[in-house]
Amino acid sequence: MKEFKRYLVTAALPYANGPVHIGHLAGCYLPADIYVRYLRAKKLDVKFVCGTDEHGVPITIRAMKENISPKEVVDKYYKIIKDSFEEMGISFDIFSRTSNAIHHKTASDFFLNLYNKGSFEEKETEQFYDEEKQTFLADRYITGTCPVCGYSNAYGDQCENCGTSLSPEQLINPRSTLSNAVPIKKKTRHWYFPLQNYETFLRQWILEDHKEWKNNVYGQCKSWLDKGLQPRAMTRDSNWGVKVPLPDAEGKVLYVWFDAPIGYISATKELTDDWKNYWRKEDTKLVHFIGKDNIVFHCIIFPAMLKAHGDFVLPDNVPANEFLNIEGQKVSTSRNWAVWIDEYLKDFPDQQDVLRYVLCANAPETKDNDFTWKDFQDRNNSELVAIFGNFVNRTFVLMHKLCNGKVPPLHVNSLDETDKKMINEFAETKIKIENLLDQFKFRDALYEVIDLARKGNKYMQDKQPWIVARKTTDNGQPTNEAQTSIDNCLHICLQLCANLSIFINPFLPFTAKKMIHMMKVIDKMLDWENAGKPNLLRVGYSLRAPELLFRKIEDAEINFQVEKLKAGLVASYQLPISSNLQPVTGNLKPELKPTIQYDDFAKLDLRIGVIVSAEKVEKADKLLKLEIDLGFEKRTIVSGIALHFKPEEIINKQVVVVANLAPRKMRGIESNGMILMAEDKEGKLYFINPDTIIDRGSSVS
Ligand code: B3M
Ligand code: ZN
Repeated sequence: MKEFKRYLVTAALPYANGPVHIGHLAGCYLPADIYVRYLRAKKLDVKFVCGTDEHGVPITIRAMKENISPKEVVDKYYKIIKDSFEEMGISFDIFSRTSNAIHHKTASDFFLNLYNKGSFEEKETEQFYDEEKQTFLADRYITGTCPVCGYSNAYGDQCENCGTSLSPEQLINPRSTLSNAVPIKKKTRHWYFPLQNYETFLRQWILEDHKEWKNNVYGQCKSWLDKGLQPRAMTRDSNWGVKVPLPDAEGKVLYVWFDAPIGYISATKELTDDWKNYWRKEDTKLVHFIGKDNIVFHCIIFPAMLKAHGDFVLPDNVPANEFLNIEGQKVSTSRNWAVWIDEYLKDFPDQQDVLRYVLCANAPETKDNDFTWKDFQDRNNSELVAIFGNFVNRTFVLMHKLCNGKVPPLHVNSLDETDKKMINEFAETKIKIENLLDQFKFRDALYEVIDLARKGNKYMQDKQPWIVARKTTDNGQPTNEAQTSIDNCLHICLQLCANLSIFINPFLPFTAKKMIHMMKVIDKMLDWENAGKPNLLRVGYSLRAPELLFRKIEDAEINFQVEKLKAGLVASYQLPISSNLQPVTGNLKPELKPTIQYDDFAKLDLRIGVIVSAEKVEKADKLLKLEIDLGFEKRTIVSGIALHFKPEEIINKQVVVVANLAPRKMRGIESNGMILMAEDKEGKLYFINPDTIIDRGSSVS
């Protein structure tokens, strides 16, 4: 194993276009923070840098939506994001921003360095242009119908409905989001970075030299490399960003993914005059914490840029996490399906560690995972409160009751096997946790900490000092033998508490602080070198009264959060009050069907159901076989929506079902009912939903 002298840890620079949510935290900021706190506890030389990514289309789009300038957008969200991280205890050494002058200079110099080496290819291509607004259009600014699923609001780079990556050329009926004009093609010049020239280097460096990278990261890199790399434009036509530092490049800025990773370098520069040591010396371990959607940029493009430049170290590891879903659905900021950190902090003041705990215990380290409020409550109540908190609290209460509030002596000659085994666990746990943290397995490491507390509870239950204390002499004091057993038990439990505070510190720093206070010791006790030691608290030392480390979370709090989440979703379905409904253009009044009487309508029995499974029907392109749960029964319904939705996308959707439609055989499958859908003039289908989640089987009339 390579020996490193210093560590430089980065966490992805969040776009300053919105607040951060728990998906962000679980994806990279929390694991990065745990890792850094662990390294700091080991007294290693480490710098932890981050900041906001303030350029690129995400910012300009947000500016357009909020009707403010890009500068106002980034100023607003920089503050919100920074505060959220701070309050959650994410302990960056610096939280910078890519709009800082030092970054513009660093990114621009980096570009020039590559330019002067001849690393770019200048190319003229045709790009989409909005003639009305006189501006080139980034892919995100073009919308149209998705050629894959027919969704009418797909972006030029991706369809958010079916997830397909697109290029604007593929969109049917493309339109500019700035003016609704049909974009035209216009010539423009850009500087391309020939990634394909770095393929041999990347293959060796990743696929051969970094086999230890996480499977999800290694696998994604391999698949990119196997697909073959293409030149990538590193400049864009825009007024917002780092200006291209060349004469004759008016209206051109660096591509946001060119400048953003350089932000790590700029932030380090801003942090310390010593920055060169961290970026230029081979014995620096550079670790990038990111989410999985950033893998290609951090493992392929940025390393190729660094390689081309030549003066910088390459990342030693890029431990990317997968995504965290919420209550079974993908986080969607546009649909407001998210748990925002700033709101969590308002609703659960002083409960940072609970969220840190749940997000780490359930981290999407190897696959996408699900956050549910119920699980949040369960983990708090049955793990933090009932195991960890309970052990520490019992230890302190009994020590005050049976040992005068002082650390009792250890009677070495009277230790039995159970005592010795418990003491040995300290050092064994330390080794286990170290191994796991060194491999970025934070979830498993945290499990070991809780497991140690669990063992503490079991040990105390075996020893029962409160029962032993009843063996008294005539004067009412415990017998010598009894006191020896009590002393040993509580001495060991207290030393275990001290160890627990060291182990829990990287994960739950607020809790570790409270424990330090209760034990009346200085912060230095939390140094990792103390972990595993059985004699951290001095015999005879008097300790404070216990304070509760965690509190129970009630059903009402959880119900409130679930309701809030759903309400946010509903709000996102509604048009803002202020929006004027313009007549739909090109829509003549349709020919309505002949009038019916109420009785005709009343014959229909419409019910709310939930799609619980969906699969394609063999040899029928248009059909999906759905299983719909109506609450009182499950139905098989064959529906002609297969060209519009992928089976896996519609699971758990609420639908309106015609529940009394006569059964009908389709492709040999008996269909028992029908689901209602809306269809727009382009033929795109939409679900008809109640505006919140309601009981299955509810009637519609
Ligand atoms: N801002 C993307 C994101 O938030 C981007 C990360 C930049 S890291 C250099 O997903
Ligand atoms: Zn699509």
